[in-house]
Amino acid sequence: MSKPNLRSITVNQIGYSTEGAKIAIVNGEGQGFRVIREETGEVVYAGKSGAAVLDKPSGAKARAADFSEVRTAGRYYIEGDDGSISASFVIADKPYQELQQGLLKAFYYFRCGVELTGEYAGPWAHGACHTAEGIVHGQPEKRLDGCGGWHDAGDYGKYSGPGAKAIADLLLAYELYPAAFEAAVPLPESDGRTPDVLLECKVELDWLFKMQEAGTGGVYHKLTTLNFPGLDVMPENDTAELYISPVSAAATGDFAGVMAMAARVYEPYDQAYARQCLAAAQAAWTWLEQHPGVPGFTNPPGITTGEYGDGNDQDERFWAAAELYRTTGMEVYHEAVQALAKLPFPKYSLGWADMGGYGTLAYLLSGKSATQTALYASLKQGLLAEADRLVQQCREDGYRISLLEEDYIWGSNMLVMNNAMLLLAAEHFSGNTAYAGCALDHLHYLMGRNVLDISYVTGFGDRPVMHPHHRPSVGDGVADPVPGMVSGGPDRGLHDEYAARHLQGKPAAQCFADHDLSYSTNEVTIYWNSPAVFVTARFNV
Ligand code: G3I
Ligand code: 9MR
Ligand code: ZN
Repeated sequence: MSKPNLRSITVNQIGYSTEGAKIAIVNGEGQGFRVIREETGEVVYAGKSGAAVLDKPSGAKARAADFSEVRTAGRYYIEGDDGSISASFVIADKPYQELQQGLLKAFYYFRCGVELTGEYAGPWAHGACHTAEGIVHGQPEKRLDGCGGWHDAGDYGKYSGPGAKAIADLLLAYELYPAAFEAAVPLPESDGRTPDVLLECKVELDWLFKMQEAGTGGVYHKLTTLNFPGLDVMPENDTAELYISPVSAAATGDFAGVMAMAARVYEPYDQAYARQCLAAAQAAWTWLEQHPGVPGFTNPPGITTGEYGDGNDQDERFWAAAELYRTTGMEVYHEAVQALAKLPFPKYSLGWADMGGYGTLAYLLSGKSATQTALYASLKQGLLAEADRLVQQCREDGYRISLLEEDYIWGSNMLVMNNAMLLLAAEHFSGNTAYAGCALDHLHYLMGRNVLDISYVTGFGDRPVMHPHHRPSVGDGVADPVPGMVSGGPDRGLHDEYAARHLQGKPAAQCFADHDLSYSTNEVTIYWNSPAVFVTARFNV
């Protein structure tokens, strides 16, 4: 007999809601399982796992262990006949509240240019970093203030487009699920009036303003050192010269989109700020109109930090036009939306390079009466068709998520959360809550119901990621990583040396290493956290 896989019973390590479905996934032979109340040792439910799905992405024989009947709040684990013990989890009315707060708090930890004090950062406090001015690339005499914002990831670069995606997810979460943002995180700026999510996004928006080129409205692509610093360098010790890379159309489109969105969302709290956002968005739009066909960004000579190259800026322009239209109602933007919508870029993607989905959401959220009938109908129908395709893929997947084998790419966990977001958007526009159930399955995967039995969020769950490729977590001497960060997740491309050496031949969903050298599987970024905030917010209203 083969050795039992002692991590074969996997669960959402945070837990399940009292009334909802509760399914663990067992990898292996059919077997009996018992749900055990941790406090008392009492067996509260006994069952047998179901038929196997031979799951190509994970290589698992995946079987559902359904214990939805257990509805008493408490802490539990599951024991299998083969001796396997699941992670510990709770059953509670609102199990994901702390998780959402933690995912949002991570943005505070990503802050640049300010000291993170012990009061808010606990053991992860550190000094102010990257406060020097940046040299405008190609103009050695010209230096600009680029202080503030969020670090992008495990490195300390600050990239305009990815920053805009992160803010967009957070602001959309707030617009759709405001009740989920009533509790304070808290943050140093918490004032009991403005929702903390808006205060945190303001940190990045304030930095983005600095990335807009004076006079032209174009937006610099990024602000980074020439090369990545060493892995154990704390932010305040990363003192190499900072460089501002050239303006790009993708960054300018993203900027226009997110600023137009901010103009709308901040209006009730700070009208002067909202006006400033709108003016900046309109200036960026003017730049876009004056630069119709420009090549995509590539790293200038001498700069080797993240490129975030994007050969197609139609989707960013579409998003910009749609947000400007939704915020102002002005016909010029409506015409631009209609013209851009005819172009063949993806309309339902929410990635840092493919921002078309945000344009679609902005247009649909403008409402039926404010939009052109045929375009509204086709975007809505397309969104629902895309959601239906994802639902179908979940049905065929052993771990009940929508990723196909080829979707386990660098940052696959972004795709997991983006797809869940899309399903929730489909719920919003159709009223069909079945989409939300499917979205929740994606959260279960992220939080441990996956073939590796790992929670991909640092500091959350019984068996979380411990060694992310995140410079402060490597360099700070604290055993636990900075909490609340979403790891990139499995990447079958084995894009770093560590992964190439240790993960050869593994099934796609197992191409992950909880090792700080594996930047292609175990880095963290702001725009992998942000869709997870959106998804958890839906389940906290
Ligand atoms: O889209 C294609 C897909 O069609 C194809 O099947 C698949 C096969 O590998 O590749 C997909 O492209 C991948 C792309 O990410 C998708 O977004 C590329 O292979 C992959 O190399 C690329 O990785 C990006 C990585 O930088 C390298 O450029 C990640 O998305 C991106 O998140 C990451 O970003 C880095 C920054 O550069 C620097 N800061 C940290 C950050 C996170 O690691
Ligand atoms: O640490 C870098 C990480 O943030 C990036 O996502 C990644 C890809 O651009 O690159 C990492 O830096 C590595 C570099 O590319 C190659 N040498 C090792 C570096 C890791 O310390
Ligand atoms: Zn910094």
